[in-house]
Amino acid sequence: MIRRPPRSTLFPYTTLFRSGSLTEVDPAVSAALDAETARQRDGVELIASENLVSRATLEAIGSPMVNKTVEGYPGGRYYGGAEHADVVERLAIERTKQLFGASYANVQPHSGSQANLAVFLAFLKPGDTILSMDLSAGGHLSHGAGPNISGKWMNAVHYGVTADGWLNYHDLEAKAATHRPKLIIAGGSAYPRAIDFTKFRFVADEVGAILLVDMAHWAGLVAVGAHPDPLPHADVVTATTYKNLRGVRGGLILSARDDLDRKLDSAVFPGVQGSVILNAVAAKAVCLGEALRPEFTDYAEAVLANARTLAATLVGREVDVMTGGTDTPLLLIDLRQIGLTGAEASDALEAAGLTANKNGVPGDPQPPQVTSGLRFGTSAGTARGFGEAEFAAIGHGIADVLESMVASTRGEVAARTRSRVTEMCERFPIYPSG
Ligand code: DSN
Repeated sequence: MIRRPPRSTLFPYTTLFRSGSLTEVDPAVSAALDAETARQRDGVELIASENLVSRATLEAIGSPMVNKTVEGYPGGRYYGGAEHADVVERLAIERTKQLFGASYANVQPHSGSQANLAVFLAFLKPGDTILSMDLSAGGHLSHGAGPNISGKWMNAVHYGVTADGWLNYHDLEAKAATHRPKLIIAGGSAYPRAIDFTKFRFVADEVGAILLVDMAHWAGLVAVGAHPDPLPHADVVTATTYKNLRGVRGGLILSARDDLDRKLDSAVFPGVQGSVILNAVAAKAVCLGEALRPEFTDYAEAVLANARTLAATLVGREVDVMTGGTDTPLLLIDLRQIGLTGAEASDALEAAGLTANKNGVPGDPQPPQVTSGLRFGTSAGTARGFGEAEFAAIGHGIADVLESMVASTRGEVAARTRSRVTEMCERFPIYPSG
Protein backbone atom coordinates (compact mmCIF):
# COMPACT_ATOMS: atom_id res chain seq x y z
CA MET A 1 0.00 0.00 0.00
CA ILE A 2 1.32 3.43 -0.93
CA ARG A 3 1.42 5.76 2.02
CA ARG A 4 0.81 9.41 1.06
CA PRO A 5 2.63 12.09 3.05
CA PRO A 6 0.29 13.97 5.38
CA ARG A 7 -1.49 16.74 3.56
CA SER A 8 -0.76 20.24 4.63
CA THR A 9 -3.74 21.84 6.27
CA LEU A 10 -3.08 25.00 4.28
CA PHE A 11 -2.47 24.88 0.55
CA PRO A 12 -0.05 27.52 -0.73
CA TYR A 13 -2.87 29.40 -2.39
CA THR A 14 -4.67 29.81 0.91
CA THR A 15 -1.52 31.24 2.45
CA LEU A 16 -1.26 33.75 -0.34
CA PHE A 17 -4.73 35.17 0.01
CA ARG A 18 -4.70 35.13 3.81
CA SER A 19 -1.41 36.76 4.59
CA GLY A 20 -0.06 38.80 1.74
CA SER A 21 -0.50 42.54 1.89
CA LEU A 22 -0.96 44.34 -1.40
CA THR A 23 2.60 45.66 -1.24
CA GLU A 24 3.94 42.11 -0.90
CA VAL A 25 1.62 40.42 -3.37
CA ASP A 26 1.52 43.04 -6.09
CA PRO A 27 4.11 45.81 -5.73
CA ALA A 28 3.27 47.24 -9.17
CA VAL A 29 -0.39 47.87 -8.37
CA SER A 30 0.48 48.94 -4.86
CA ALA A 31 2.95 51.55 -6.13
CA ALA A 32 0.36 52.94 -8.56
CA LEU A 33 -2.22 53.21 -5.77
CA ASP A 34 0.26 54.97 -3.51
CA ALA A 35 1.17 57.36 -6.29
CA GLU A 36 -2.50 58.12 -6.95
CA THR A 37 -3.07 58.82 -3.27
CA ALA A 38 -0.10 61.22 -3.32
CA ARG A 39 -1.43 62.87 -6.49
CA GLN A 40 -4.79 63.48 -4.84
CA ARG A 41 -3.05 64.78 -1.76
CA ASP A 42 -0.66 67.13 -3.43
CA GLY A 43 -2.89 68.66 -6.11
CA VAL A 44 -6.10 70.64 -6.38
CA GLU A 45 -8.83 68.46 -7.84
CA LEU A 46 -11.18 70.55 -9.94
CA ILE A 47 -12.81 67.81 -12.00
CA ALA A 48 -16.52 68.35 -11.43
CA SER A 49 -17.34 64.65 -11.23
CA GLU A 50 -14.82 63.87 -8.51
CA ASN A 51 -14.82 64.01 -4.76
CA LEU A 52 -13.02 62.57 -1.74
CA VAL A 53 -14.89 59.86 0.11
CA SER A 54 -14.75 59.45 3.87
CA ARG A 55 -12.68 56.76 5.59
CA ALA A 56 -15.91 55.01 6.56
CA THR A 57 -16.97 54.88 2.91
CA LEU A 58 -13.56 53.50 1.92
CA GLU A 59 -13.92 50.80 4.56
CA ALA A 60 -17.30 49.79 3.20
CA ILE A 61 -16.16 49.59 -0.43
CA GLY A 62 -13.10 47.59 0.64
CA SER A 63 -15.09 45.18 2.82
CA PRO A 64 -15.67 41.44 2.27
CA MET A 65 -19.14 42.37 0.98
CA VAL A 66 -17.24 42.44 -2.32
CA ASN A 67 -17.33 38.62 -2.20
CA LYS A 68 -21.08 38.25 -2.10
CA THR A 69 -23.17 37.73 -5.22
CA VAL A 70 -26.89 38.37 -5.26
CA GLU A 71 -29.47 39.10 -7.89
CA GLY A 72 -32.89 40.57 -7.34
CA TYR A 73 -34.03 42.85 -4.54
CA PRO A 74 -34.05 42.61 -0.71
CA GLY A 75 -36.44 39.90 0.40
CA GLY A 76 -36.63 38.44 -3.11
CA ARG A 77 -33.11 37.35 -4.02
CA TYR A 78 -32.21 34.59 -6.41
CA TYR A 79 -29.24 33.49 -4.25
CA GLY A 80 -28.95 32.35 -0.65
CA GLY A 81 -26.96 33.93 2.16
CA ALA A 82 -28.34 37.36 1.34
CA GLU A 83 -29.52 38.50 4.76
CA HIS A 84 -26.71 40.99 5.36
CA ALA A 85 -26.79 42.16 1.77
CA ASP A 86 -30.47 42.86 2.30
CA VAL A 87 -29.68 44.95 5.37
CA VAL A 88 -27.25 47.22 3.53
CA GLU A 89 -29.41 47.58 0.43
CA ARG A 90 -32.49 48.40 2.52
CA LEU A 91 -30.46 50.98 4.43
CA ALA A 92 -29.30 52.55 1.18
CA ILE A 93 -32.85 52.62 -0.19
CA GLU A 94 -34.39 54.09 2.95
CA ARG A 95 -31.66 56.71 3.28
CA THR A 96 -32.06 57.73 -0.37
CA LYS A 97 -35.80 58.12 0.12
CA GLN A 98 -35.33 60.11 3.30
CA LEU A 99 -32.64 62.36 1.87
CA PHE A 100 -34.65 63.33 -1.18
CA GLY A 101 -38.21 62.85 0.02
CA ALA A 102 -38.73 60.17 -2.64
CA SER A 103 -41.32 57.43 -2.48
CA TYR A 104 -39.21 55.12 -4.66
CA ALA A 105 -35.46 54.52 -4.82
CA ASN A 106 -33.27 52.01 -6.61
CA VAL A 107 -29.65 51.95 -5.46
CA GLN A 108 -28.34 49.22 -7.76
CA PRO A 109 -27.31 51.14 -10.92
CA HIS A 110 -23.59 50.74 -11.44
CA SER A 111 -23.37 54.30 -12.79
CA GLY A 112 -25.45 57.27 -13.86
CA SER A 113 -25.38 56.01 -17.44
CA GLN A 114 -26.76 52.64 -16.32
CA ALA A 115 -29.48 54.43 -14.37
CA ASN A 116 -30.46 56.42 -17.46
CA LEU A 117 -30.38 53.31 -19.63
CA ALA A 118 -32.73 51.55 -17.22
CA VAL A 119 -35.15 54.48 -17.37
CA PHE A 120 -35.14 54.26 -21.18
CA LEU A 121 -35.83 50.54 -20.99
CA ALA A 122 -38.72 51.17 -18.61
CA PHE A 123 -40.49 53.68 -20.84
CA LEU A 124 -39.23 53.39 -24.42
CA LYS A 125 -38.91 51.07 -27.39
CA PRO A 126 -36.00 51.26 -29.84
CA GLY A 127 -36.66 54.02 -32.34
CA ASP A 128 -38.72 56.14 -29.95
CA THR A 129 -37.95 59.83 -29.81
CA ILE A 130 -36.24 61.43 -26.83
CA LEU A 131 -35.53 65.13 -26.38
CA SER A 132 -32.50 66.19 -24.37
CA MET A 133 -29.83 68.85 -24.11
CA ASP A 134 -27.28 68.68 -26.89
CA LEU A 135 -23.93 67.24 -25.78
CA SER A 136 -22.19 70.36 -27.10
CA ALA A 137 -24.52 72.54 -25.02
CA GLY A 138 -23.70 70.71 -21.79
CA GLY A 139 -25.75 67.52 -22.12
CA HIS A 140 -24.49 64.03 -21.32
CA LEU A 141 -23.38 61.12 -23.51
CA SER A 142 -26.08 58.87 -22.11
CA HIS A 143 -28.80 61.39 -23.09
CA GLY A 144 -28.88 60.36 -26.74
CA ALA A 145 -25.41 61.29 -28.00
CA GLY A 146 -24.54 59.61 -31.29
CA PRO A 147 -21.83 57.19 -30.10
CA ASN A 148 -23.86 56.04 -27.05
CA ILE A 149 -26.47 53.27 -27.07
CA SER A 150 -29.07 55.95 -26.24
CA GLY A 151 -28.24 57.75 -29.50
CA LYS A 152 -27.94 54.57 -31.57
CA TRP A 153 -31.18 52.96 -30.40
CA MET A 154 -33.36 56.05 -29.87
CA ASN A 155 -34.27 58.85 -32.19
CA ALA A 156 -32.60 61.57 -30.15
CA VAL A 157 -33.34 65.21 -30.82
CA HIS A 158 -31.78 68.00 -28.85
CA TYR A 159 -32.44 71.45 -27.50
CA GLY A 160 -29.54 73.82 -27.02
CA VAL A 161 -28.48 76.96 -25.25
CA THR A 162 -28.62 80.61 -26.27
CA ALA A 163 -25.54 82.38 -27.62
CA ASP A 164 -24.55 83.34 -24.09
CA GLY A 165 -24.97 79.80 -22.80
CA TRP A 166 -28.39 79.81 -21.09
CA LEU A 167 -30.77 76.91 -21.63
CA ASN A 168 -32.97 77.82 -24.59
CA TYR A 169 -36.53 77.13 -23.41
CA HIS A 170 -37.97 78.33 -26.73
CA ASP A 171 -35.91 75.70 -28.49
CA LEU A 172 -37.08 73.08 -25.97
CA GLU A 173 -40.71 73.99 -26.57
CA ALA A 174 -40.37 74.13 -30.34
CA LYS A 175 -38.54 70.79 -30.58
CA ALA A 176 -41.09 69.14 -28.29
CA ALA A 177 -43.97 70.43 -30.44
CA THR A 178 -42.30 69.31 -33.67
CA HIS A 179 -40.93 65.92 -32.61
CA ARG A 180 -43.41 64.92 -29.89
CA PRO A 181 -40.87 62.93 -27.85
CA LYS A 182 -41.91 60.10 -25.56
CA LEU A 183 -39.35 61.19 -23.00
CA ILE A 184 -37.73 64.54 -22.22
CA ILE A 185 -34.52 64.88 -20.21
CA ALA A 186 -33.54 67.87 -18.09
CA GLY A 187 -29.98 68.00 -16.77
CA GLY A 188 -26.53 67.48 -18.17
CA SER A 189 -22.88 67.29 -17.27
CA ALA A 190 -21.60 70.75 -18.12
CA TYR A 191 -24.57 73.11 -17.77
CA PRO A 192 -23.88 75.39 -14.80
CA ARG A 193 -27.28 76.93 -14.17
CA ALA A 194 -30.41 75.91 -12.28
CA ILE A 195 -33.05 74.46 -14.57
CA ASP A 196 -36.69 75.54 -14.54
CA PHE A 197 -38.35 72.20 -13.79
CA THR A 198 -41.82 73.75 -13.83
CA LYS A 199 -41.25 74.75 -17.43
CA PHE A 200 -39.99 71.27 -18.31
CA ARG A 201 -43.07 69.71 -16.65
CA PHE A 202 -45.31 72.00 -18.65
CA VAL A 203 -43.60 71.11 -21.94
CA ALA A 204 -43.65 67.39 -21.13
CA ASP A 205 -47.37 67.55 -20.33
CA GLU A 206 -48.09 69.42 -23.55
CA VAL A 207 -46.83 66.44 -25.56
CA GLY A 208 -47.57 63.63 -23.10
CA ALA A 209 -43.89 62.87 -22.46
CA ILE A 210 -42.22 61.27 -19.46
CA LEU A 211 -39.94 63.77 -17.71
CA LEU A 212 -36.56 62.46 -16.58
CA VAL A 213 -34.30 64.77 -14.58
CA ASP A 214 -30.65 63.74 -14.37
CA MET A 215 -29.41 65.55 -11.26
CA ALA A 216 -26.00 63.86 -11.14
CA HIS A 217 -24.09 67.12 -10.88
CA TRP A 218 -26.11 68.78 -8.13
CA ALA A 219 -27.72 65.94 -6.15
CA GLY A 220 -25.86 66.94 -3.00
CA LEU A 221 -27.25 70.45 -3.25
CA VAL A 222 -30.79 69.18 -3.83
CA ALA A 223 -30.42 66.99 -0.73
CA VAL A 224 -29.95 70.05 1.49
CA GLY A 225 -32.27 72.47 -0.30
CA ALA A 226 -29.44 74.47 -1.87
CA HIS A 227 -30.79 73.82 -5.37
CA PRO A 228 -34.35 73.57 -6.75
CA ASP A 229 -35.82 70.14 -6.14
CA PRO A 230 -36.70 68.19 -9.30
CA LEU A 231 -38.60 65.42 -7.48
CA PRO A 232 -42.00 67.15 -7.37
CA HIS A 233 -41.86 67.84 -11.13
CA ALA A 234 -40.19 64.80 -12.68
CA ASP A 235 -41.61 61.35 -13.29
CA VAL A 236 -38.16 59.93 -12.65
CA VAL A 237 -34.89 61.35 -11.35
CA THR A 238 -31.44 59.81 -11.79
CA ALA A 239 -28.31 60.71 -9.85
CA THR A 240 -24.80 59.55 -9.14
CA THR A 241 -23.32 59.10 -5.69
CA TYR A 242 -19.72 60.09 -6.42
CA LYS A 243 -19.99 63.78 -7.21
CA ASN A 244 -21.27 66.09 -4.47
CA LEU A 245 -22.93 63.24 -2.55
CA ARG A 246 -19.30 62.40 -1.66
CA GLY A 247 -19.70 58.70 -2.13
CA VAL A 248 -18.47 55.90 -4.34
CA ARG A 249 -18.91 55.45 -8.06
CA GLY A 250 -22.50 54.44 -8.76
CA GLY A 251 -25.98 55.56 -9.71
CA LEU A 252 -29.43 56.02 -8.17
CA ILE A 253 -32.96 56.13 -9.55
CA LEU A 254 -35.66 57.97 -7.62
CA SER A 255 -39.26 58.93 -8.07
CA ALA A 256 -41.93 60.77 -6.12
CA ARG A 257 -44.54 58.71 -7.97
CA ASP A 258 -45.80 55.58 -6.26
CA ASP A 259 -46.78 53.66 -9.40
CA LEU A 260 -43.39 53.09 -11.01
CA ASP A 261 -41.65 50.71 -8.56
CA ARG A 262 -42.08 47.50 -10.51
CA LYS A 263 -41.41 49.08 -13.89
CA LEU A 264 -38.18 50.71 -12.76
CA ASP A 265 -36.96 47.83 -10.59
CA SER A 266 -37.37 45.33 -13.41
CA ALA A 267 -35.68 47.72 -15.84
CA VAL A 268 -32.56 47.77 -13.64
CA PHE A 269 -32.64 44.02 -12.88
CA PRO A 270 -33.01 41.97 -15.00
CA GLY A 271 -33.32 44.71 -17.61
CA VAL A 272 -29.86 46.18 -17.90
CA GLN A 273 -27.88 44.68 -15.01
CA GLY A 274 -27.24 41.30 -13.41
CA SER A 275 -25.76 40.90 -9.97
CA VAL A 276 -25.47 43.77 -7.53
CA ILE A 277 -22.10 45.38 -6.67
CA LEU A 278 -22.86 44.95 -3.00
CA ASN A 279 -19.74 46.54 -1.56
CA ALA A 280 -20.63 49.62 -3.60
CA VAL A 281 -24.20 49.49 -2.30
CA ALA A 282 -22.83 49.28 1.25
CA ALA A 283 -20.61 52.28 0.53
CA LYS A 284 -23.57 54.13 -0.97
CA ALA A 285 -25.48 53.48 2.25
CA VAL A 286 -22.60 55.01 4.22
CA CYS A 287 -22.35 58.17 2.10
CA LEU A 288 -26.13 58.61 2.13
CA GLY A 289 -26.06 58.29 5.93
CA GLU A 290 -23.34 60.95 6.02
CA ALA A 291 -25.44 63.17 3.75
CA LEU A 292 -28.30 62.95 6.25
CA ARG A 293 -26.13 64.48 8.98
CA PRO A 294 -26.38 68.22 9.71
CA GLU A 295 -22.72 68.82 8.75
CA PHE A 296 -23.51 67.78 5.21
CA THR A 297 -25.76 70.82 4.79
CA ASP A 298 -22.78 73.05 5.61
CA TYR A 299 -20.66 71.10 3.14
CA ALA A 300 -23.13 71.32 0.25
CA GLU A 301 -23.75 75.02 0.85
CA ALA A 302 -19.98 75.60 0.89
CA VAL A 303 -19.62 73.70 -2.41
CA LEU A 304 -22.03 76.20 -4.00
CA ALA A 305 -20.49 79.28 -2.34
CA ASN A 306 -17.05 78.12 -3.46
CA ALA A 307 -18.20 77.54 -7.04
CA ARG A 308 -19.66 81.06 -7.11
CA THR A 309 -16.42 82.50 -5.70
CA LEU A 310 -14.35 80.63 -8.28
CA ALA A 311 -16.62 81.89 -11.07
CA ALA A 312 -16.55 85.48 -9.79
CA THR A 313 -12.76 85.43 -9.48
CA LEU A 314 -12.38 84.20 -13.05
CA VAL A 315 -14.88 86.77 -14.32
CA GLY A 316 -12.89 89.43 -12.46
CA ARG A 317 -9.80 88.29 -14.36
CA GLU A 318 -11.72 88.58 -17.65
CA VAL A 319 -11.94 84.84 -18.24
CA ASP A 320 -15.02 83.99 -20.32
CA VAL A 321 -17.18 82.08 -17.81
CA MET A 322 -20.25 80.68 -19.58
CA THR A 323 -23.37 82.55 -18.39
CA GLY A 324 -21.13 84.67 -16.15
CA GLY A 325 -21.46 82.38 -13.13
CA THR A 326 -23.07 79.27 -11.73
CA ASP A 327 -25.95 77.92 -9.64
CA THR A 328 -24.31 74.52 -9.27
CA PRO A 329 -20.99 73.01 -8.16
CA LEU A 330 -19.63 73.32 -11.71
CA LEU A 331 -18.65 76.05 -14.12
CA LEU A 332 -17.51 76.13 -17.70
CA ILE A 333 -15.09 78.53 -19.34
CA ASP A 334 -14.76 79.29 -23.04
CA LEU A 335 -11.16 79.69 -24.19
CA ARG A 336 -11.85 80.77 -27.75
CA GLN A 337 -11.47 84.49 -27.09
CA ILE A 338 -7.95 83.95 -25.80
CA GLY A 339 -7.03 81.49 -28.53
CA LEU A 340 -6.38 78.41 -26.40
CA THR A 341 -7.76 74.89 -26.60
CA GLY A 342 -9.12 72.94 -23.67
CA ALA A 343 -6.46 70.27 -24.18
CA GLU A 344 -3.47 72.60 -23.95
CA ALA A 345 -5.00 74.60 -21.12
CA SER A 346 -5.77 71.50 -19.05
CA ASP A 347 -2.21 70.23 -19.60
CA ALA A 348 -0.78 73.55 -18.47
CA LEU A 349 -3.03 73.66 -15.42
CA GLU A 350 -2.12 70.09 -14.54
CA ALA A 351 1.56 71.00 -14.65
CA ALA A 352 0.69 73.71 -12.12
CA GLY A 353 -1.06 71.21 -9.85
CA LEU A 354 -4.61 72.12 -10.86
CA THR A 355 -6.50 69.17 -12.34
CA ALA A 356 -9.46 70.07 -14.53
CA ASN A 357 -11.02 68.60 -17.62
CA LYS A 358 -11.14 69.93 -21.13
CA ASN A 359 -14.75 70.30 -22.17
CA GLY A 360 -16.65 71.26 -25.29
CA VAL A 361 -18.44 74.60 -25.25
CA PRO A 362 -21.56 75.50 -27.28
CA GLY A 363 -20.64 75.81 -30.96
CA ASP A 364 -17.19 74.34 -30.29
CA PRO A 365 -15.17 74.00 -33.53
CA GLN A 366 -12.67 71.61 -31.91
CA PRO A 367 -13.05 67.81 -31.70
CA PRO A 368 -13.84 66.20 -28.29
CA GLN A 369 -10.18 65.30 -27.66
CA VAL A 370 -9.21 68.97 -28.01
CA THR A 371 -12.23 71.21 -27.22
CA SER A 372 -12.30 74.94 -26.57
CA GLY A 373 -13.33 74.89 -22.95
CA LEU A 374 -12.53 73.81 -19.43
CA ARG A 375 -14.92 72.60 -16.76
CA PHE A 376 -14.25 73.15 -13.07
CA GLY A 377 -15.98 71.78 -9.99
CA THR A 378 -15.65 72.52 -6.30
CA SER A 379 -16.95 69.31 -4.68
CA ALA A 380 -13.56 67.70 -3.98
CA GLY A 381 -11.72 70.85 -2.90
CA THR A 382 -14.53 71.75 -0.53
CA ALA A 383 -14.43 68.25 0.92
CA ARG A 384 -10.81 68.73 1.98
CA GLY A 385 -11.67 72.05 3.62
CA PHE A 386 -10.98 74.71 1.02
CA GLY A 387 -13.16 77.76 1.59
CA GLU A 388 -13.85 80.87 -0.43
CA ALA A 389 -10.38 82.34 0.19
CA GLU A 390 -8.77 79.18 -1.22
CA PHE A 391 -11.10 79.10 -4.21
CA ALA A 392 -10.38 82.77 -4.93
CA ALA A 393 -6.67 81.88 -4.87
CA ILE A 394 -7.35 78.91 -7.17
CA GLY A 395 -9.22 81.22 -9.54
CA HIS A 396 -6.22 83.57 -9.65
CA GLY A 397 -3.91 80.58 -10.18
CA ILE A 398 -6.00 79.42 -13.15
CA ALA A 399 -6.07 82.93 -14.63
CA ASP A 400 -2.30 83.32 -14.16
CA VAL A 401 -1.62 80.05 -16.00
CA LEU A 402 -3.98 80.94 -18.85
CA GLU A 403 -2.54 84.44 -19.18
CA SER A 404 1.00 83.13 -19.34
CA MET A 405 -0.01 80.77 -22.14
CA VAL A 406 -1.76 83.53 -24.02
CA ALA A 407 1.26 85.77 -23.70
CA SER A 408 3.47 83.17 -25.39
CA THR A 409 0.81 82.33 -27.95
CA ARG A 410 0.44 86.02 -28.70
CA GLY A 411 4.11 86.20 -29.62
CA GLU A 412 3.87 83.28 -32.05
CA VAL A 413 0.60 84.42 -33.57
CA ALA A 414 1.92 87.96 -34.03
CA ALA A 415 5.06 86.70 -35.84
CA ARG A 416 3.04 84.38 -38.05
CA THR A 417 0.53 87.08 -38.83
CA ARG A 418 3.36 89.58 -39.53
CA SER A 419 4.93 87.25 -42.10
CA ARG A 420 1.57 86.64 -43.81
CA VAL A 421 0.89 90.35 -43.92
CA THR A 422 4.38 91.01 -45.42
CA GLU A 423 3.84 88.37 -48.09
CA MET A 424 0.42 89.73 -48.95
CA CYS A 425 1.63 93.33 -49.02
CA GLU A 426 4.51 92.37 -51.35
CA ARG A 427 1.99 90.94 -53.79
CA PHE A 428 -0.11 94.08 -53.62
CA PRO A 429 2.40 96.94 -53.64
CA ILE A 430 0.94 100.43 -53.43
CA TYR A 431 3.94 102.24 -54.96
CA PRO A 432 5.86 100.68 -57.79
CA SER A 433 9.45 100.17 -56.64
CA GLY A 434 12.29 101.91 -58.44
N1 DSN B 1 -20.63 62.25 -16.44
C1 DSN B 1 -19.21 62.34 -16.34
C2 DSN B 1 -18.81 63.71 -15.90
O1 DSN B 1 -19.66 64.58 -15.81
O2 DSN B 1 -17.62 63.94 -15.67
C3 DSN B 1 -18.68 61.32 -15.39
O3 DSN B 1 -19.38 61.34 -14.22
